[in-house]
Amino acid sequence: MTSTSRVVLSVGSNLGDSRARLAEVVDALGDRLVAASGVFRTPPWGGVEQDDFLNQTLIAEAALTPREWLGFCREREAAAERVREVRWGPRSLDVDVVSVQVDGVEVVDDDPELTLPHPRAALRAFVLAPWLDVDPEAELWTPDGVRRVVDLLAGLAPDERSGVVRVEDS
Ligand code: PH2
Ligand code: MG
Ligand code: MG
Repeated sequence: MTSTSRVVLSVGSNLGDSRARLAEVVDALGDRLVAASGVFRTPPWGGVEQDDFLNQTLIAEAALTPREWLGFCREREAAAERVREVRWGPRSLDVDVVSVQVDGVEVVDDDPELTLPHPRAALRAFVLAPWLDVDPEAELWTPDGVRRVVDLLAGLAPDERSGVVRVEDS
């Protein structure tokens, strides 16, 4: 029997036509898309001076392994002509796998190429706020236990959260 996996994807862009880049990911998911958050404008995270990002969180389902979801992400990045650049710097499109559940069971993996769940998701308002928008009940596995996304977001410093603004409904 083929396993169904449910993935949470964080999509971001701050180079070129970012709004169109995000829409292309939604289109590429097709009927695998379960739900899309609104689009958020978010200040750059990570210390590199650059333009604000647009970020969106998507939930999708398909008979894909976590590796295959990573392949999907890389394909979309390549289609957006992304070049590998400065870490945490500007990019035309970044599609990150935040978490995967296979047949309802959370995948926890310390593979350096695809660490699951995403090890920095809990620190990033630009991931958590759109995720909460698309799934108010969302939970994230962390090494300290399973945490509600609403609580993780509330626990971030106010200045991490304040710049993250929804600019478009889903
Ligand atoms: N992505 C990064 C680095 N910093 N900041 C925001 N606001 N949004 C992002 O998507 C983002 C970032 C590298 O993946
Ligand atoms: Mg990223
Ligand atoms: Mg990435």
